[in-house]
Amino acid sequence: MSITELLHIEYPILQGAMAQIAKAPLVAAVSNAGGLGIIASGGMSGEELRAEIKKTKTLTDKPFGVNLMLMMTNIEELTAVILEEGVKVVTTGAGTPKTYMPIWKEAGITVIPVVPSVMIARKMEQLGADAIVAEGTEAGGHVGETTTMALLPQVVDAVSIPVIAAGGIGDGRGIVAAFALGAQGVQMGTRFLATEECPVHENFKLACLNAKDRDTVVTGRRNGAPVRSIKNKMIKEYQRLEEENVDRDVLEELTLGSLRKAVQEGDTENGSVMAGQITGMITEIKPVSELMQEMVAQAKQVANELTIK
Ligand code: TUI
Repeated sequence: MSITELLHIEYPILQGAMAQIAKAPLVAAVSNAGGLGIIASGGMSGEELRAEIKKTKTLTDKPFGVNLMLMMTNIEELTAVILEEGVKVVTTGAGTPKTYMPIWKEAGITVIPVVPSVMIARKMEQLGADAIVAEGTEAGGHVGETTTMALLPQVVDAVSIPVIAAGGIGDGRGIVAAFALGAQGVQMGTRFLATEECPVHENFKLACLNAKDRDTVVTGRRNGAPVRSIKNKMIKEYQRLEEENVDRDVLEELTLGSLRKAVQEGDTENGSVMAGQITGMITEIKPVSELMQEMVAQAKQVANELTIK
């Protein structure tokens, strides 16, 4: 079954779940444009998630999903809300959904874990995942080590469920490249961040517009939670402290509430501006529907014109 059939959507394009950002306005806009919008539940309480699901339902009658960041401590509560609200698609990140898989499958939910390696992809297939997102280190936020270019074909060869590519995809050319490597769909976060409908502080969008190809960096590899974000004052301080081998608590204190600072207050110097490497190719903030139409048209054209001489 194709990704579009599995998810009942028009185009095989998923919107990556960005904590505190991927809320009803963006999610509904992506679903209305023919892709799959996904609510990021990371950082939400159960009741906040319920409100966001209800709001999304008022803005679209198309399918949408919810992402669960498995490092969250209130997963039980969030899972209950997903079941009560009849959510049809769940993506997971930053851990294993093993405990919840039987309940979700029982409820007929389509489960799509996001994975950074072949080993974890295999594990998710064995647990009963319907598809997987293979996410390369080009992505924003919490990332693995391997690039999309190298990871994708290896994951495609290792599993028999459909594979969706993520990390480093920012336009129609990236979509064709992912399909050439065996993906059946793509997930894009950063590109959807710089859209009119995206409910993130304007300064965050401007930081993405201004960033060049080498302006993102991964920090936190040493303490086991590597995160890619746009270099700024806070990140430089973090790198300095990391080099000094300071205690974990010191680093945690620096990053405490940093995502909120950037996303809600627009403090892009002291906040955490999580974004992927494709941020360097974003030159314009546009409506989601226009972006979607352009990307699909470009992908079709690029695919048609491919010749290897
Ligand atoms: O989850 C993400 N990206 C994220 S989550 C996030 S929120 C956050 N905020 C502050 C600090 C850290 C995170 C921001 N970005 N992507 C999906 C992803 N999942 N990448 C890597 C993984 C992953 C890692 C280990 C998935 C599974 C896994 O292990 C599973 C196992 O079985 O051991």
